[in-house]
Amino acid sequence: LEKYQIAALKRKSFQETLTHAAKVAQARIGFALTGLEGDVADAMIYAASGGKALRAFLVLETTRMLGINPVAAAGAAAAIECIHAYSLVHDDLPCMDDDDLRRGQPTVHKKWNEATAVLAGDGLQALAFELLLQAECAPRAKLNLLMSLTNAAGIRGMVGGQAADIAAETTKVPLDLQEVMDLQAAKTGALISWSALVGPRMAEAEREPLSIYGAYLGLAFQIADDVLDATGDVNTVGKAVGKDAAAGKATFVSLLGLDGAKSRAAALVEEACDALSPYGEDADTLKEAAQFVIARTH
Ligand code: GRG
Repeated sequence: LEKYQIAALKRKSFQETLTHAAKVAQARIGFALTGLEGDVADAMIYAASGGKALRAFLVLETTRMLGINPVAAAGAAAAIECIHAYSLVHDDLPCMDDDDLRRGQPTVHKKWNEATAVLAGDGLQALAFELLLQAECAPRAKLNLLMSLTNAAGIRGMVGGQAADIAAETTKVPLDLQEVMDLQAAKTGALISWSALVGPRMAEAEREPLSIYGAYLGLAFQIADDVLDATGDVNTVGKAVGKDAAAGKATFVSLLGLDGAKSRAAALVEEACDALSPYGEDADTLKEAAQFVIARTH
């Protein structure tokens, strides 16, 4: 079966792989929570549904490129979507961003309550590590994946970036471009970079090309998010448009201007795609993903 799965691995279009990634991650999370009842379990499933699954896509595509068994990859794809979903549930809480809508639906604390949202986020974070522990891959590769995920999600990564963001908002000291880049590399970039490195980490292969790709893609993603915040439609973005700018936060748009931000994102995408040259045409789906990140409407 494993041989069949590896032999069957063939490059698909970006949209096909993205849809597949969402289904794979959601199915794996649903399976892990089978038999659990109550608001927190329901809220965990709810929070892990309805996203684009870009991070799961990166896991599935980079593991496909490196010949990893898709069953092992599915565990890692579900794990990163759990961490991402937890971060969004907690970010939406009144003590942080205080948002009523996420993915066009009521946020978890609005649909249930704040205690349920805190616990669902906590539960998703623990579930991520459970799913990764259960993924079938070499013990050394697994330890590496676990250790790097603690770094990407924790105080050296996403949590640190979120803390720096809140501190900047509290002190009202405007950040410069380098500070915003460093903050965003931690806050949103770390999970995106981790996702792009699952392939080489599981295969214990050269990391450099996908490390560069992930870092540039993460930054382009955040710039595109700032552009959407400045120009988007509340119904597609699912949160109040202009909220960051209204809060007086330094964003890529406030620092570079709208056109400057768009051209910086396009340049980063070009560099991200250039870094994939060692993989030749096999990296075309990753290149499509990079174009999508700056062209997306939500
Ligand atoms: C609460 C510890 C903690 C961290 C929160 C990532 C984060 C840190 C907050 C999210 C705030 C935010 C909306 C940032 C913009 C970039 C971002 C992560 C957007 C949402 O990601 P998508 O577009 O979402 O991949 P979907 O819904 O498609 O999964």
